[in-house]
Amino acid sequence: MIVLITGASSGFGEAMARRFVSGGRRVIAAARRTDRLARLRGELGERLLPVTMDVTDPASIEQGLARLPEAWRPIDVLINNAGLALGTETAPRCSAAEWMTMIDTNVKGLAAVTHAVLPGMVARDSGLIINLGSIAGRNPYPGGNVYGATKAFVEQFTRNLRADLVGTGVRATDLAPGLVGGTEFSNVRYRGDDAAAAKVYAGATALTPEDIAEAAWWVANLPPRVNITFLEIMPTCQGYGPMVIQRSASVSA
Ligand code: NDP
Ligand code: 8X3
Repeated sequence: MIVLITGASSGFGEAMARRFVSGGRRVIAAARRTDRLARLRGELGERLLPVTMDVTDPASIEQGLARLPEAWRPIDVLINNAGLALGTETAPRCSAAEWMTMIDTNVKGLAAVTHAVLPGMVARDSGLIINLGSIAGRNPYPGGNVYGATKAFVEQFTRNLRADLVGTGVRATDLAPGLVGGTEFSNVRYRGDDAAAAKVYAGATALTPEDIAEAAWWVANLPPRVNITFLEIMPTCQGYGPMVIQRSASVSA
């Protein structure tokens, strides 16, 4: 089994690379930070193939895939994991550039890599695409604006892939985690502010990247007749909040 993981230089992607290689699979590890991929190759050996790829750059995707050695071309599992959130400001205070970066990465990047890999899967009548969604795709929260919307795209895109791929052996899954620590996600979201990033997990027993990797491993190793369409995973300490109603000051509580 050959597995292409985008965003394999950190967090979930790195943990998934470890999980799939330790399970005997071959992993194409794609990301922008080549030094980190080289380190992972040093750790995991020749079953891991590092590929420099910026999913926001169509030429980079094309080159990364075109340069794959012949034996690594029939990709069985694509894990569209590369993604990011930038900022927690409410919409009127957000940076337009950061909004566009999230859309370019989480929406356009995910769609572009899928578009490049899917025809081979369909031709082989076999394959699996695991897209990293989020609970933010279904559950609005202040400051989630464009990030949550990109993950809503991921969910509906995955469902629409299912609609288009019925009759082929190609499967599609939206893996939608809640609070997961031990990755760079919050540090990126808070633009390098370590203290603000740490607060997100303070006093909480968050999920780990290994939990998410285990879920991906499970999805990828089910019998070919089984398609997990949507898999939401939250830590036990996390739940849903109520709707809010802004009442006028004249109404007493
Ligand atoms: P990390 O920040 O640890 O990892 C993100 C990965 O994406 C990095 O390897 C980074 O690599 C890669 N990446 C970012 N931009 C690009 C790009 N333009 N091209 C290629 N690779 C890119 O975050 P997580 O592991 O936590 O997150 C992984 C995914 O899971 C994301 O899609 C995120 O939205 C989602 N998620 C995370 C949750 C969490 O709580 N952590 C919860 C729910 C979903 P590099 O910089 O080297 O390119
Ligand atoms: C990350 C989870 O709740 O921070 O996708 O948006 S959340």
